[in-house]
Amino acid sequence: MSVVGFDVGFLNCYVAVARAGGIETVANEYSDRCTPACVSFGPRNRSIGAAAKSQVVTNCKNTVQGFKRFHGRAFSDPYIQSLKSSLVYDLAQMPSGTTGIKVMYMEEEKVFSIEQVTAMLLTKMKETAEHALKKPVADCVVSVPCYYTDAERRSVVDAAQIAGLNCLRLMNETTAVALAYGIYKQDLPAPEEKPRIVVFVDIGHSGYQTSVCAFNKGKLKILATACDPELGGKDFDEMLVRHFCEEFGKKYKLDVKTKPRALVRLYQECEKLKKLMSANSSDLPLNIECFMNDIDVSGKLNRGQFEEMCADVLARVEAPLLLESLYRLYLLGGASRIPSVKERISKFFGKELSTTLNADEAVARGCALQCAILSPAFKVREFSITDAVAYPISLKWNSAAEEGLSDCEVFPKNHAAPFSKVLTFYRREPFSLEAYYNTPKELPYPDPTIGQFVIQKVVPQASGESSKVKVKVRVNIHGIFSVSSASLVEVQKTEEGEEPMDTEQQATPEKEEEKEVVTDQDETKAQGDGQKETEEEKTPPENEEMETSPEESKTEKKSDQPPQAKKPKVKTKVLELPIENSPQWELAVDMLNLFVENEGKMIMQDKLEKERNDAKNYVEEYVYDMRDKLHGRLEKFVSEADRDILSLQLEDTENWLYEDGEDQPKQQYIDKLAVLKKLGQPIQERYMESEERPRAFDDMGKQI
Ligand code: ATP
Ligand code: K
Ligand code: MG
Repeated sequence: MSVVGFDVGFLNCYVAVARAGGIETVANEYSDRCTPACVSFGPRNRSIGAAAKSQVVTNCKNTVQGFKRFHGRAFSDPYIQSLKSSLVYDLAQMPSGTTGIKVMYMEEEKVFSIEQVTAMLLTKMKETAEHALKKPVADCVVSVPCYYTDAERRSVVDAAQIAGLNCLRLMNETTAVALAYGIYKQDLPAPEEKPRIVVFVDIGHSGYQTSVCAFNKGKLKILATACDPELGGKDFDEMLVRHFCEEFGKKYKLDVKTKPRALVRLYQECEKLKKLMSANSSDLPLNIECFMNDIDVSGKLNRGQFEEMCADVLARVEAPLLLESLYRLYLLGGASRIPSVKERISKFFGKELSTTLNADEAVARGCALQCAILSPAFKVREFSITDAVAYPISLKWNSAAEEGLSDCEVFPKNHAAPFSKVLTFYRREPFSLEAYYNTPKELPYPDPTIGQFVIQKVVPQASGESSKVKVKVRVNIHGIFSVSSASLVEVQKTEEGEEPMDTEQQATPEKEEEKEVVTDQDETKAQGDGQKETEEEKTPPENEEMETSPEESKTEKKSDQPPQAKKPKVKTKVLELPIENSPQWELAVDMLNLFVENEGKMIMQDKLEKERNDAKNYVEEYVYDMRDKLHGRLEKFVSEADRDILSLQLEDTENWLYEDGEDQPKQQYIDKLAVLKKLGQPIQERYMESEERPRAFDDMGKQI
């Protein structure tokens, strides 16, 4: 069982693992703990992470970055449409209507869904974890911004599955940080004391999230979150790019936007300049050689000018902050290093910034900690995590009495999660519920639909009256809404053969759909995933006639046996009902399976290509190595004639490598190497023998 946490950033990704020594952020094959969120497609393979980033300029049309914001979005989403013009790679519509990415791969035009692209990135991160742990990785926890909606979350869960990962939890980024902060704190207030309030503010490359967290010994609770999903480091880069495009347009008569490669380079240089300006307030240069049309460009800028041109962006920094009297304030995410961003936040709270957390790695570490908590194979201090619902969730349905639509807010904003609630309806036939976000303005996209849920196989009671249907809705451990179960309470004939009587029904003759509200917070049910999930039953005030007590409904839920009804002569039986779930933008199962299969094929293709390249490199290395040695330490061990033969072979091979041998199947290189070694090996053996001989004498000498 693996214990791994993945921070999938818009720009920067981190992998943390749990080992005997504790939680550790691990480095990739370039000895870097940060892996760029970048995938590059080539004629023979994919490159992912740092290898892909190095192709951003050379293979710009087929190198994909900044894809985190495509999850769970329709291709027709105005936001996606508006992005199209600023991207150097192409987007396309998936058959389901979601967003895909169009690239040349294996010399063919291909469209990959966003889930596939994120899966590719996760494949790379999985390999990094496997390399560190020296065993296969499956179980993991993956981070998402706390402002992600249902559709975005489901899309990431699918991506993890495509990468062969078993995502135990999608964890909100700031919640992961809160866990990384809280779990080691020895001095948290006791459970009954006033909690310690800590605010975490994360400004990354794409988004901005704030979360207020209450800590007590052994637990954390997110009290509130506030976000601007559209504010991050990229907006500052954008301002700089705009500035220099204008300047170079005037100064050099260059239209940068017409040349993707130049634009990509300008973005890179502007990001560097932005970072330099955080540490330096004097004039700083920006130089790019051979920028466009063989022209070298240069410009300069200082922090004051930068702040001036970013005034509109900076003005948005205060909005997502939540006024709280707090104990500590932590800033996370790279863009929080911009001095004026820091100042504004610190001033807002009237609080110095705390810096004890590793701002870049805390998300991944928190995810790994959560994974360790969920893993039965790992012993971790008990720590309970209660997250908060980011957007209020409502249900609407057609009223049974044909009074039109009814609706009800089931999870208000900042409601605790994970959480289940039971709603009661009186129906004669199957019915459908639509879940939606009821504050569309707060949403990152235009359609507030979460999904449709049809409660099937609902039948009237034997008496012809409506049946009582209990529907359990939940926000699960990933922060995803679902209708998790439904059951029908069947009233059966009594032993005496009397018709059953149900006062509840008589009191409320099928006119209303009822939601039971009775807090029974003590019913804390351990879920299969090891997390505690609170359940709550709802009864709206309009249904005061209902006699159902929370205790009774609990019995009904838990038992397959007919529970004791209130009237001794009536028996009830609970039947589970099937539910047809159609969450918005759900990836169809057959598509998901196809993507899993294709990811496997692409991994194999990358592996084969790597082996082929390695085989080629071995030939090349051998050629250079032998050529040196033939005139060096091997010289005494080869006849002149043999040396000439081998030298000629080496030279031929070198030429071949640059011509016909440039691009051959792996076996060709293996064969070539074998031919060379057949000539070279005897020489090397003679050399080795002569090296061993004096030593053998030495050893003997010592023995005597
Ligand atoms: P997100 O959280 O939006 O998914 P991310 O996690 O990939 O994105 P981070 O790694 O937190 O983002 O931050 C990257 C951003 O921070 C980039 O815009 C980068 O230019 C910026 N950044 C990093 N260091 C500095 C610095 N010293 N000064 C200014 N900006 C910086
Ligand atoms: K990150
Ligand atoms: Mg981040």
